[in-house]
Amino acid sequence: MAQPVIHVLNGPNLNLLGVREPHIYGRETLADVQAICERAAEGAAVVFRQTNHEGQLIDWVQEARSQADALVINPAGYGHTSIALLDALKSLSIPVIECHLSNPAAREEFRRHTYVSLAASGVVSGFGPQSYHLAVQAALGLIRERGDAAARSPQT
Ligand code: CA2
Repeated sequence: MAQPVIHVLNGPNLNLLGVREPHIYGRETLADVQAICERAAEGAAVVFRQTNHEGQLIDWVQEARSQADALVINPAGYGHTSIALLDALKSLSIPVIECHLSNPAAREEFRRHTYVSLAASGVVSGFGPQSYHLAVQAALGLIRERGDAAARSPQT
């Protein structure tokens, strides 16, 4: 199999990581998180992006349809609110891993539901920046499983 490509998308306010609210989100910056993803990818290509804009996030999800083998997404606040983001994610046929720094299930009531989970193969949350390490490793595992399955039953 050619080197896999993993897209890692980050939603609103995650550009403030390491700058504000370190008691909740830690001291690592988004650049540190990117480095964690690149190390976790074991040589797979990582496309790492952040935006504060819902439409941009949706455009990037749509781009992943043809450009990525798996998608890791921390939708941040949009996970709790955006049906449009869910609709975009549902159009993907690649594995989607939802990722959170904190554990939203242990926080305010309004964080306990995310629309994104409805389209995700799995969710990693609560491990700080290590959530991204685990999410990228899960993405690699799912890509490999699919590759193995395709090799067992090749299309003619
Ligand atoms: O725990 C996560 O990763 C979240 O996705 C972070 C979102 C929050 O709305 C989700 O419920 C859980 C918030 C991202 C805001 O990031 C900041 C980072 C530093 C300072 C301020 C905000």
